[in-house]
Amino acid sequence: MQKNIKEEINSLHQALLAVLRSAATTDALEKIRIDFLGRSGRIATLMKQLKQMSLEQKKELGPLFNQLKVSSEQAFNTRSNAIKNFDSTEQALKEKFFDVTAYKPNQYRGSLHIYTQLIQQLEDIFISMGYSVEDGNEVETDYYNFETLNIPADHPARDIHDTFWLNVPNMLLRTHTSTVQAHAMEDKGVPLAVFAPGRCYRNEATDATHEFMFTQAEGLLIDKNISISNLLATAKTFIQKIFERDDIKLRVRPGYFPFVEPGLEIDASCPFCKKGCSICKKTRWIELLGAGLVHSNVLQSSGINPNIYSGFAFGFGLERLAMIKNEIDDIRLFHNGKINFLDQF
Ligand code: FA5
Repeated sequence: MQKNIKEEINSLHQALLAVLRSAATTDALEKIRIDFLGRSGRIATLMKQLKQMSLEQKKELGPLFNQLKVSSEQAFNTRSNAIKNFDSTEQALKEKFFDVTAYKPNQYRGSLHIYTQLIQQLEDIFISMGYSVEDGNEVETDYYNFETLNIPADHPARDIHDTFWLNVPNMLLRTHTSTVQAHAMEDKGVPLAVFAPGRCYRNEATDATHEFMFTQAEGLLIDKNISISNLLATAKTFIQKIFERDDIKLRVRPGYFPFVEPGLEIDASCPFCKKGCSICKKTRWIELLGAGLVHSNVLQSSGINPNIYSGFAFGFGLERLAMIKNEIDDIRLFHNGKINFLDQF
């Protein structure tokens, strides 16, 4: 029996040395530690036999068990140190020779956000029609957001624009891009044609079609003898270009915006169907623009004589346009940064 146990001690030690030699990672080492040196490991299990032995056997085999334990731990520690040293040297070498210019295939490639693409497309269309592109401030004054747009302090239209007011008196986050109108008239004078896409904010609960931060685009043209037919021709041209179709028709309904008179809502015939579909909600028309002829009060407020000049303005939500164009059913997808959504555009 003693001979057998001596052989077992020896072969267990040899087995441990063999697995230690082939272990290359700290994970593999941890497995070996549990398997051989752990509380219920192979060495502990073998040593349990000592308890049932006679005093004489214990005297002879005890030191051998002890030696097995000590030398196994030593072998384990030596291998563990070697692996740790190798890991840190390899890491140091990697860092030293890290090549920032190396080509790594199959990487995700960045692309422009869907509405950056749409803004660029719109800007190209309006520049080609002779418009200049303006930016506008996102932090605005009550004056440019409301007052000069014929929306005085007690006007009920203010209620529609759930406004984020700042702690500074009369300052707010603009609720629409129509703020650009008076700035453009004051800075550029007339005649003028500006296109102004940009961020707007409304203190609204979000749902599939409403965000508290969204993007609008504003068009404003002022010259002599401008009429609704100029507005409709412009709207038709850019809508057809955006949808890449030349058979889109427009439908005009009365609309109310205090800064235009008459005010209009312009719908486009659905670019996706002839008989009604889910995008046009079976109506064959999609709502696209708020628009109208610039109110004489607005012109006067910026020092322009309404007896000589007239103009049109229109505004629309960019996300809504992108949603119609790309069949996106939830506006909240635009800002949540999910790569599987962004990747499609
Ligand atoms: C306006 O903001 C007017 N300034 C538009 C205008 C300009 C009319 C020039 C006449 C002349 P309205 O509040 O309807 O209008 O907003 C225009 C568009 O902005 C909406 O049709 C919608 O597409 C978008 N919009 C408004 N609120 C939100 C919101 N909370 N989330 C996403 N889009 C919105």
